[in-house]
Amino acid sequence: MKPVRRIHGAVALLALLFVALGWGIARGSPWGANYFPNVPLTTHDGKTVRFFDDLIKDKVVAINFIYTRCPDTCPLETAQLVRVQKIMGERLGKDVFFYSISIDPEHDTPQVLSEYRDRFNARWTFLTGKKSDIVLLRKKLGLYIEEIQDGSNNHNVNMMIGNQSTGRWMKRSPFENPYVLADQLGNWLSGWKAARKGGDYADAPKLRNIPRGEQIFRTRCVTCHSLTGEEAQDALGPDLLAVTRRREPRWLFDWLKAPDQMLKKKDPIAMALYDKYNRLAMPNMRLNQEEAVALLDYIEDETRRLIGAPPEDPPANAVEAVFTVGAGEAGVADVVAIMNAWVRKTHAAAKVNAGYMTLVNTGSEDVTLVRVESDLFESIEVHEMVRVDGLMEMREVRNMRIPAQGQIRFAPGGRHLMLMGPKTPLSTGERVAMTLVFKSGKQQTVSVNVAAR
Ligand code: HEC
Ligand SMILES: [Cu+2]
Repeated sequence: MKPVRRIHGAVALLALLFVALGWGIARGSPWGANYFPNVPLTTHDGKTVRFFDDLIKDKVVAINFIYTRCPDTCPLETAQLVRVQKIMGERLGKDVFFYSISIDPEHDTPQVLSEYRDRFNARWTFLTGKKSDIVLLRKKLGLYIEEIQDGSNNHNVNMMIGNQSTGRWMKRSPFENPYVLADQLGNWLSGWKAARKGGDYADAPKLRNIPRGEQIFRTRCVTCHSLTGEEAQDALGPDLLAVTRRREPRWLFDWLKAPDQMLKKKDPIAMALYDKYNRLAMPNMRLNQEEAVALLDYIEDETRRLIGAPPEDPPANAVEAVFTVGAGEAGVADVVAIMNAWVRKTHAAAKVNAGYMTLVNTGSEDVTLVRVESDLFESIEVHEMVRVDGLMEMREVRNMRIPAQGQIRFAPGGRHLMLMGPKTPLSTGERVAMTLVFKSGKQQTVSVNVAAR
């Protein structure tokens, strides 16, 4: 009987809450002028602004919280917002405003933010401020995650989009389709303001600025290639939808820059394509790196738009290495296994990356991991997430103990190998050699997969 009563109580409480919320929204009060703190923040170019008065009052905005030392989700999020920026074109900064606020203000000075912004070609405003003010903002915006579950990917990344004057606010995942986000920001939130203005389409703000990659594609590739997933019978070259998934990035770059060289070198894929397409060789169009990047970016965008995001790599129970560490005495055979190791494929501009794995100790003695090394990074640190003032922060761990008969799991949002200063960009399918050094002196090298998760 008791549990049932408790559920009834909960339902009643929820109902009350909904009524209260509904009433609040109808009155516009919870998100009104008094709701948001008018705290001062500093922009990436050093200007002081007030959160309510200068950033959100009477505006349509997207706000997210980032930190530049964030190894995993933030660079992906920033790159995704750059896609939305591309679609929004001139409306960004005019009708719609993006703000990325740092949750690591001690490190993220205006200069650091400005550099980060440049690296990603972001055109919106990055902000820093007093830590306590930022915590307050996060709470008010509902982005403050009380409980972070180990291994979950919700590492305080979330975005809020809203229209301060209509009082409509929504939580959004920055990972959703950029076209959907741009559309929501541009139309739904502004309440069709533009469309109502006399119905003159010429006056409607231009939503879409044709991205550079699309421009090049339209002028230089469409004569021979479609990008629809359906290849015409008389097409001169292959349909390019999802070509970014069929081929390795490195192969695509080489191909775009000098297809004739690839044929000359008798690259097997190039030879097969050449035979298949009536021995018509794709011309060398002397594309430079920037053009090649723009083109592949556009092709991937189109692919996402038409067939969606790439499928997640299956969560394999792959064992990468099994070895003894020799930590113990008296010949007790300790056996350690490394499982499911992977490094995240990152945006080319990212200065930090993250690696994950599970270390299983089947022995009867604890084993201690002292450090991890790799030639492909300037340095590697073992990090764990700790709660400081209610916020999750990362902290270096010098000696990571793997308990006897136990395991230590590194996973997005939690413990991670912080890979600093990547020396070359890594693409999916490549492998990274990493050496784990244990307290006993044992060194074990593993080859870790790069995955786009
Ligand atoms: C004159 C026709 C022509 C033009 C213009 C052309 N291509 Fe090609 N492309 C081909 C042909 C033909 C192939 C098949 C390989 C071969 O025969 O050389 C090909 C192959 C490719 C491939 C490999 C496809 C696969 O399935 O792996 C890519 C990628 C590609 N082209 C991209 C481009 C891009 C991007 C442009 C514009 C900058 C472009 N091509 C312009 C004819 C063309
Ligand atoms: Cu870290």
